[in-house]
Amino acid sequence: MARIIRRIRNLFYERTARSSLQPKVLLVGVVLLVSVITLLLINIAKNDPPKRDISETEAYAVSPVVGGLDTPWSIAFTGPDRFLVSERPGRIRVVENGKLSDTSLTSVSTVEVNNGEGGLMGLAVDPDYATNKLVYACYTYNSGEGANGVSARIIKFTDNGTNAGTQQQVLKIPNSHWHSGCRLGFGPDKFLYVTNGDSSEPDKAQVDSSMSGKILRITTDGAAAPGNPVAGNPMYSKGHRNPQGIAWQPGTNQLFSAEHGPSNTGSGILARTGGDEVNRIVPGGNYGWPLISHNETRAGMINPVAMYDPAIAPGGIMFYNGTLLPQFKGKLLVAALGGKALHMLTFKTDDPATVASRSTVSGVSIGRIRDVVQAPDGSIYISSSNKDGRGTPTGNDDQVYRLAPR
Ligand SMILES: [Ca+2]
Repeated sequence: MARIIRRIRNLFYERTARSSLQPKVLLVGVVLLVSVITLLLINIAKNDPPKRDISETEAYAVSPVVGGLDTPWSIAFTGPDRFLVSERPGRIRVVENGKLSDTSLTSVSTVEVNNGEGGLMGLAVDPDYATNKLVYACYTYNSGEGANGVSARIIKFTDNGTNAGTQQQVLKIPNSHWHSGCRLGFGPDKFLYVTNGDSSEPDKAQVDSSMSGKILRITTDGAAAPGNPVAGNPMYSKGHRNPQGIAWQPGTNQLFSAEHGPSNTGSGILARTGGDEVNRIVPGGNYGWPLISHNETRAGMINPVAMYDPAIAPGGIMFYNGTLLPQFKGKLLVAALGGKALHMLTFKTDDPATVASRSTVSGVSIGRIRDVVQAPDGSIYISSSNKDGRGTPTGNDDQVYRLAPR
């Protein structure tokens, strides 16, 4: 290209030098030069990659935000640059402008952690947090009550910035050392949704009067939310083994959940492994446990939209609804503990109830992943869970990471 320009330039100078400025030749030369420069610019534009091609894996990076945590379970943003993170041993920590505060916002002391899967788990920020500063948490503790002597308690308190107001009980649920659910989330209807596992009593997942094996829908005072499938009953859906992820699909406002499948803890259906589920939750829906598992069918019971076998051990889930990472728009991200990966479901554009494809988000290698949330700026935050007794912690574990464009 440079050679052509040089030729034209030389031609032009030769001509103008030789003759006493012939207007026709001059005009042809200028037209040619302009054409060549235009072609050159078009060519450069074609070959030059876009400034931020974030459809490419290489265009986003996963970077640690804070470390030195013990089994962070739930991440909840309270503002653009501040989030709370629950540590399973019982502390709620504050991270502001990327810095972890030494002092906990608050803690729960009666938490059960040593003998199972329990402890401080779910966190949720009130939809009206801006004005009421209310935060909700869910944890299990040794209550000495019920079949297992363990209860789950949902509390609420005001977030005063560096400390919390008095903890008030919202709801107490008979529970267990295992399969405690305890994920909290506010729906688009502003009611509080609570996942509760079968609490080691699988049959109760089919009993409407028991809170075990259910997704509950309650008011912030712990009452059954108005409009529930059975009036006065907190039950929203039933037949769950241990759901620990809930999220609402943008556009449809449809609730989805993820739950752990059986892991060889007994005979019959309990002896099976795999069969982790992502479910589309409809009010009053029966999701089968412990009568069916995996992709088995039964009249009146709803099959998962995605089933994982072998198991991935799903933790938190989220639908991406930001603009910062458009390649994730509308997709469901699933934090996986056993799978040590961030799984992804893409739904059909003409049928958002149906999964079109599944994959994993490449470049995410942090060990066991417990939670995944969208930050106010559209980046994605994930937490490792390598200190939960089932992982292999490295130097600064556990950590919260941020997935954002490079
Ligand atoms: Ca099921």
